[in-house]
Amino acid sequence: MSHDEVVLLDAWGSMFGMRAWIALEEKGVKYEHKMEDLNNKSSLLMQMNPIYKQIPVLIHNGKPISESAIIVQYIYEVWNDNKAPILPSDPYERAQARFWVDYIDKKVYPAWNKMWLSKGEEEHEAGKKELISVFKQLEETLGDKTFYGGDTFGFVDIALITFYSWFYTFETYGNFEMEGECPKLVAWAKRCIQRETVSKVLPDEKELYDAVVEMKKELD
Ligand code: GSH
Repeated sequence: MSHDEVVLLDAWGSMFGMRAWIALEEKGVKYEHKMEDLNNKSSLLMQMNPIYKQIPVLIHNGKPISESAIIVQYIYEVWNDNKAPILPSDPYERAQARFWVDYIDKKVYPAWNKMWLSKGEEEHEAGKKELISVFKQLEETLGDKTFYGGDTFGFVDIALITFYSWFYTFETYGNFEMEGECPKLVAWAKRCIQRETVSKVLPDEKELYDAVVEMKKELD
C-alpha cells in the first residue's frame, strides 16, 4: 500500500476529525493532513462531501469517504496489519461495539449542544443533566475493563477518547467535575492518552475552551 495517496480533511478541535486522525496514526498510514476553515470551506471539501459538506473526509486515491465512524472502520479494513483489530471477531461483540459508537454519536454531542446553545437556564440544566447521564452510562458500559475493547484499544475507545479534550469545556460550561461524576471514565481516558497516537492528536483542553468561547461569541 506504499503508493497510496491519502488526504484527511479535518478542522482543528473536531472530535470527529480526531477519530480519523487517531486511526491513521494507529495504523501508521502516511497521509496529508488538511485543516479546513469551517467558516470558509474549501472547494475540495464541497466536492468531496457534497451531501453533508462536513469534515472529516478521508480521500483515498482520489475517492472520498465521509462520516468519522465509517472512516475509522475503513482505515482498519484497508490497512489491516492484523496487529490490533479495531472490532472483535465475534459478530455479537462486534454489533455491541457498533451499538455503543452509535450511542455516543446520538447522545453526547446533542446533549452538549443543548447545554451550550441553550437560551435559558432550564434548557441548560436539562442539557447538563443529559450529558452527565450519558457519560455515567458509558462509564457503566466500560465496567472494570481496561479499554472498551477489553485489553485492546478499539472502536469505542477511538470514538469516545476524542471527547476527552472537551471535558474541560463541558465542565466549565456546566459547572461540574467529570472526575467527581465519572471517576472510572476519567481513569480510562488517562490510560488512553498514554498512547502516543492519542496524546499527539488531542489538543490542549484550555486552548480548546478558549476557541469554543470565541465561537460562542460569534453565534450570540
Ligand atoms: N457525523 C459526522 C461524523 O461523524 O463525521 C459529524 C461531523 C461533524 O459534525 N463535523 C463538523 C462540521 O464539519 C465539525 S465537528 N461542521 C461544519 C458544518 O456542519 O457546516
